[in-house]
Amino acid sequence: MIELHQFRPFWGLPNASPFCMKAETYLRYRDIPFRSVPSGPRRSPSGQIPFLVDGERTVTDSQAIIEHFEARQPSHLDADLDETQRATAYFVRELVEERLYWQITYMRWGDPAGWRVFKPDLTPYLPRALRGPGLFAIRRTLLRRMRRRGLPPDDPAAAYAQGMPVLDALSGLLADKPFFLGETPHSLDMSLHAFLANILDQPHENPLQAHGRRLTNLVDYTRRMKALCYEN
Ligand SMILES: N[C@@H](CCC(=O)N[C@@H](CS)C(=O)NCC(=O)O)C(=O)O
Repeated sequence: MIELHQFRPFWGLPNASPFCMKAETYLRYRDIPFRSVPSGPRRSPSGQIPFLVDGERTVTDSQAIIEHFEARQPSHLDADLDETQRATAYFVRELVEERLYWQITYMRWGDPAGWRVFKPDLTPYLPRALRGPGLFAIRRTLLRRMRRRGLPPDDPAAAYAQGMPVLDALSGLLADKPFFLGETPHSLDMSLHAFLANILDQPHENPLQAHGRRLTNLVDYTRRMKALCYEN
């Protein structure tokens, strides 16, 4: 049985890590049977999760996991894309996975209002060794990395101002199509669904989520992808 090593579900989300959720969304979309194994970055060969074990092979990185299976499919998910669409998909994925990853991290660890609700919910979910001083050390490292990216805890308005144009651009790209590159999902949708759901469907409000929820085509899109991948 294929094993997907990832965090356990959290806050009603399939995964609070958008990269783990991307891999799971893909496996579910392709109907590939798998077993979810609770894990953390320290247990991964790359130091990051998700990672996947398929027999003798261990695959790290969510995109590599998708490509590992797509290489065996009779038709690649992106087979119908032309060169311009492939280039667009590449740049959109790179930008979203960089920019929105840090927005999601900020919503929980950086924004003082987000940290107030995240910390008490996260603590019981962590192994004992990571509670207290361990958690403090993780947050200190993340805060340093966020400050370097212009995401300071004392200025949530400036921090979220970096994420809102990304959501606006995604809404413009999606327009009135059912999926980002047309009538059917492509590998890009596995990523975008995971990142958007982690912003729009997390249970605590913040200005980025409020902004995203006003972009109704994105809200409908996350519902559509959820129904397709998680509700059948
Ligand atoms: N490029 C990787 C990124 C994975 C990633 O950043 N995972 C995070 C969890 S959301 C992680 O393990 N972070 C721990 C660290 O970087 O130390 C992928 O697509 O799988």
